[in-house]
Amino acid sequence: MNENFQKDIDFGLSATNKTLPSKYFYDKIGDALFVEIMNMPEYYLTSAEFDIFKNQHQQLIKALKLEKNDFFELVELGAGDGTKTKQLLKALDDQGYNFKYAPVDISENALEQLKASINNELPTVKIDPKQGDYFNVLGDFKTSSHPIVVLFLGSNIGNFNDSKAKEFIQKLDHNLKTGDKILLGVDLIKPKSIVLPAYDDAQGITKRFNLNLLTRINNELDANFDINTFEHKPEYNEEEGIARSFLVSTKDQNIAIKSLDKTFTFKKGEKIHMETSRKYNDQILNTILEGSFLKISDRLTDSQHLFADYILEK
Ligand code: AVI
Repeated sequence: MNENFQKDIDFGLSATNKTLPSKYFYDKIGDALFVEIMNMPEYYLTSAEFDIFKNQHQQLIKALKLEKNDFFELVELGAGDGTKTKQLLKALDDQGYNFKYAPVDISENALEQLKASINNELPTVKIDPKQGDYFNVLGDFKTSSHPIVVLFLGSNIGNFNDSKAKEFIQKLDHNLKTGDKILLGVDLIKPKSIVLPAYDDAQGITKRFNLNLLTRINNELDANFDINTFEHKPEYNEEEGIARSFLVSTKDQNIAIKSLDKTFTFKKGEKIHMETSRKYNDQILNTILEGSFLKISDRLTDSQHLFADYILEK
């Protein structure tokens, strides 16, 4: 059993305002549910960023100031199935750019699948997958003599609170050299009428995605959550630009977690904070970049201005 998982769950449920880390959503079932989320009509983020990669890859290449003859490396943090990135890889390959694609992921299995699909669809693209923790892997690039472009797409940075996002940017900054770039995909601040349904879909997939973490705690830590006694309640604060998901206990109840040898008390209406999904604009991103050597050098948005891919330059 994962010791960190046990510790993090204990810490989160012992807090006055109960919280669980959303990074634990992604077990096998969570991964499959997230694929379903990305295909939901309400979840505009994936199609909006795909629109940028499909229709503006030439602008992306220009904004990244890539030189045809100078070898560079595209390092993608948490590559997923690479659907968006393949659009860029194909354009670079077709135009004869000299580069290597290095997807980084904690899951060996995800990397193997990605490698097989790139080899199949884009056989002339050089791919060098790296399994491991983002920053352990990035440390290897610090001493490289060629330029690096780091891709961090899908608004994944939005799942960090602002201080964690700052910490993440500082670490990235430390691992890059002058002239290296980051292609950062973020969801933009927009009205509640668009954001909230993305986290509260009609089919209840996002609800299952959240409840799956309680099931995971039941299975892995020998707990007795009754998932039928928790409601899924996302909120969106339009001024802050932050969506937050909660599970709310529908009754007074005690939950025993045997592997912790503890019982946690829930009052009727008590919430567990499950996830933060921060939305961005230039000003917020600049606050996150403060104290680093990274600067916004360009920004591309989809045709409906829902999502942005920022180019940050060191
Ligand atoms: C992965 N991440 C950017 C998603 C988001 O939009 O915050 C995770 C997600 N949670 C619910 N729906 C999607």
